[in-house]
Amino acid sequence: TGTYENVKVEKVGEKKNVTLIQLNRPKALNALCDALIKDLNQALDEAEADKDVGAIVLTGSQRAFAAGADIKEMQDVKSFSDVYNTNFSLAWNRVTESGADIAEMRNKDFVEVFSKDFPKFDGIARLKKPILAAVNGIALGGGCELAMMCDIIYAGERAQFGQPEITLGTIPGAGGTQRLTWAIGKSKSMEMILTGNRMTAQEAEKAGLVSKVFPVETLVDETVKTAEKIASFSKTIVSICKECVNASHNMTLNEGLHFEKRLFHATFSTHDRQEGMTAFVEKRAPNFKDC
Ligand code: CO8
Repeated sequence: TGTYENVKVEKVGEKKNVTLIQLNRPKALNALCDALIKDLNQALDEAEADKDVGAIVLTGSQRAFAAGADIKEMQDVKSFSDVYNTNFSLAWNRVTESGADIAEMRNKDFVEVFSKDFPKFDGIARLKKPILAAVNGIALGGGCELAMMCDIIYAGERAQFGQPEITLGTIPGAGGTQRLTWAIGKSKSMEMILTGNRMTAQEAEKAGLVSKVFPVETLVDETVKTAEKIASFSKTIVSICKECVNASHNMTLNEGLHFEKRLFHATFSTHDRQEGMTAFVEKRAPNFKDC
């Protein structure tokens, strides 16, 4: 595995089939600066490309999963408020043509993130391999959004989740208004986003944002255990399964049921479906080949 300045990458689990990615920028509580996001994207690409890896675990430190986008990088970016207060789309076109405000933003590293790496950052949800977040400490702003891009969130018992952007005069910009609402419903989501108040791990579990809470010290191991279990199944079928669940956000129920049925049918053309059912009937462990 590659070495990165802002993330630590390790292959873990009995069969070394889980990639553990640890955000590692302790001096800024893992604030998601441009360099960190680049490192994270590369580490994710590496894990996605590794044929031995069946699942990914993303974690931070015991103090912080991530304290959000890097406020110091964003601080001096010229605001879009002029644009927003006039007719948005007209003004947007004008600004784009003249290159005024945008030019300034483009010169900032963090805009690189938006224009180039950001789609990939957001694209964590589009990774084929399942990714589990192990959240200890704070997950604020972009940090909470990053956790929510993952497929499963486990939390340490002192974890805190929040979208404090309102206190900075901005709004969540990496999916918070959408994914939090999907996860915990409108009233709780509005309350968090409009007040900036944080949710504890226990509240987050009750609300459905996280699926399990563990002691701080065992969180990462427990998350890796679940990742190992997932990695023991057919990678092909796991990725189809993940795609189906994620599709539910973008489809009506009827479309989603249709999509699921077609992919269910598709699994019948795989070796692994035949093997899984044969192994059951023969009362033995299946030998999946990821095809
Ligand atoms: N950005 C930059 N630096 C940060 C950030 C951050 N988000 N959070 C903490 N730091 C730095 C602090 O500035 C401090 O650095 P220094 O020692 O140089 O002063 C260091 O980390 C330690 O932090 P504190 O001294 O503040 O530690 P405390 O324990 O007193 O407080 C808190 C911890 C409560 C987490 C506090 O640091 C805090 O409130 N941080 C900001 C949290 C926040 O508002 N996050 C939301 C950011 S906005 C956002 O995420 C928009 C997302 C849009 C998508 C963009 C995707 C890239």
